Amino acid sequence: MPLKIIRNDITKVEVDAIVNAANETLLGGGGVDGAIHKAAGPQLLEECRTLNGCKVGQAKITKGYNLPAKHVIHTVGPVWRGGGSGEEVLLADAYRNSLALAKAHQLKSIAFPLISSGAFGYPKDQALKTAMDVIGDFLLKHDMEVYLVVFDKTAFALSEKLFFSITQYIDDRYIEAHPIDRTNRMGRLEELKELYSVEIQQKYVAEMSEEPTADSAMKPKRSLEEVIRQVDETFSQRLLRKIDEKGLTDTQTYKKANIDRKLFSKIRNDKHYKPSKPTVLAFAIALELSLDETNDLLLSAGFALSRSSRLDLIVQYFIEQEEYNIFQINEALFAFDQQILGV
Ligand code: AR6
Repeated sequence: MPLKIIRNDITKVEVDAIVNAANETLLGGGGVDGAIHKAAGPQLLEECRTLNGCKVGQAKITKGYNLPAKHVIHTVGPVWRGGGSGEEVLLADAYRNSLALAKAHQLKSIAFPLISSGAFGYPKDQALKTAMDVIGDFLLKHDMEVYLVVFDKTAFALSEKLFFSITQYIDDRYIEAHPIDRTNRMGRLEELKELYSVEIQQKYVAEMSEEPTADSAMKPKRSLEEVIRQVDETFSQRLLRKIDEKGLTDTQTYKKANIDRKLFSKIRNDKHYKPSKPTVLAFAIALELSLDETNDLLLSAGFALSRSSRLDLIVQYFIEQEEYNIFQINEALFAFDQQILGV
């Protein structure tokens, strides 16, 4: 089952378990902890009193009481002390132990807040990266529906370097399809101001004044053999052939694509299956295809990479970087308000 990033109040999410970013007493607090106790009602605190607290990085489970979620998994993230006190390991433990506890109780779905990223002061981009890494790893081995709940727009921050780099990439290529429109670019800068530091904005302005280079055109280079094969092959056939060629199993492929097993078997069993473009892109990432191969796979489903689509450009950016971690790509797509791949 795939990972979904959603923007919501976690107390409203209907899943087998929501995770509470608690403290070692497990007796309630502010932030997400306070919201969960308020929505669950006083019985939750009664049950928590019987648990004798919880160590940092560990997890304990209770019922959900008045929550739409059946259970609450209480975990304690580390307090941020500058990064040199084992924070990352402890934060990873908090996610890993929560997932293991959910698995041990045969839960099928779980929703996490961004643990430690509020009162405990963990930098949001790093907290998010650890969350995505641990959940991504877990999902390669286990089946579970995992939600990462981001409370509000500012709760979400991609690393500044990556954000800037992708923004620049989109801008360079966008210009090919549209006349240079500096007003539009300044509009984007306004959007950035809300989220990003002054230094990043300054770098953005400096880069904007440089003229775009001409090397950004996408020219697929396919061999004649490939082109001929393309004519006869449906998307499903092509996908299955590529999976074999890459030496992957079906399971490895749909997990790396963040694609549901049921959807995958539909595609496998229907040679004329018509996928959506993000589904094709998800498989391109799972198969670690080059840009040319991605274009070929898209073509077999009647699509092409477009320079006027931010989603396409972001995926293209990662392919060019040979960075094929779907969870990382989805993190970037989410930050740019784009539909995420797979699911
Ligand atoms: N739904 C989803 N996310 C939320 C919600 C919500 N209703 N409310 C806040 N967040 P925090 P921590 C986000 O401070 O940093 C408590 O007092 C919030 O924007 O709740 O692990 C405990 O008792 C932030 O990104 O947890 C502990 O003492 C994230 O949830 C301490 O705070 C976590 O913020 C734990 O601090």
